[in-house]
Amino acid sequence: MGKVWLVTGASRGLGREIARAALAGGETVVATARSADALRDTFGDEHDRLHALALDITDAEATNVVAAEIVERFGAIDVLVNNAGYAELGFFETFTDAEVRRQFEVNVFGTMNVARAVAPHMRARRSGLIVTISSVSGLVSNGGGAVYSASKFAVEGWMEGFAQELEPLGVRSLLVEPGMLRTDFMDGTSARFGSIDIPDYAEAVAQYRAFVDAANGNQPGDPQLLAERIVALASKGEAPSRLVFGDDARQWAGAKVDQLRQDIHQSADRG
Ligand code: NJP
Repeated sequence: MGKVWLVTGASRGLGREIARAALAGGETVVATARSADALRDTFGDEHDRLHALALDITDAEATNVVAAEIVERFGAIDVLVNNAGYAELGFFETFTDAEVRRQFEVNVFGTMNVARAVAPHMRARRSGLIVTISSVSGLVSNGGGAVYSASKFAVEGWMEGFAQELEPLGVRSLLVEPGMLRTDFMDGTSARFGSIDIPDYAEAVAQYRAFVDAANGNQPGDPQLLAERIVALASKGEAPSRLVFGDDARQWAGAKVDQLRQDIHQSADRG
């Protein structure tokens, strides 16, 4: 039967590729997303190694039910891929409070819901791997990405600490920071934009939206390649705790580290 994987946000994009790669590797996959129809379109009929379940990760109760159902049916969850997420794009002041909260509701609190539902089962067996799809935007922030980055910085801070709490109990963690991947991420079917017009930002916002439109569908990162890397790393006893994926991500993260090092060094002279 292989290992049992739970993948969130598996109807499309990176989650779909991870589910496919795990299935190709002989694993049993529970693929989840908000729409059961979308999962059926993506994976076809269920079979003995594929189980598709509708799950909105912002629904904590539903998340607990899904985790319990998987353990009842398959005996365990060996690998959780906490992947579901989306981006609120645009300049900070163009977002309402509700829009910012929606970003955190999915990317932060939804992701926490899934980990909270699954971790007890992994702890009980002193075994398991939690793969968290963060972002290079969880390490570096730029104008236009402040709200999305805030959510992914939160994921980084939470998971970096939580991983250390789980490690002595036999549960491993892999934080993944991709650069720009060719998925629906920048598409109108996933990405959302701030709804408030502010003349001071109008020109910069228009330029930013033009950048997003041009990048949509032309991102350098191949989600299938990343999915295969993740599945390969998960099968190793000693997977690394971090994977920064893509030349773009490594360049941005490296520049951030250099800048931080310089700031820290110069801070010594500043008191
Ligand atoms: O995006 P997309 P990605 N509850 O839009 C699901 C991160 N990332 O694959 O429910 C449950 O193709 C949605 O399913 P549906 C990114 O932040 C990306 O690129 O049917 N599921 C769909 O399956 C995210 O964490 C890039 O709409 C929910 C999936 O999420 C992860 O990669 C760069 C949901 C999104 O598929 C996957 O995103 C980077 C909910 N409430 C990090 N809301 C990039 N692509 O450039 C959404 O650094 N979904």
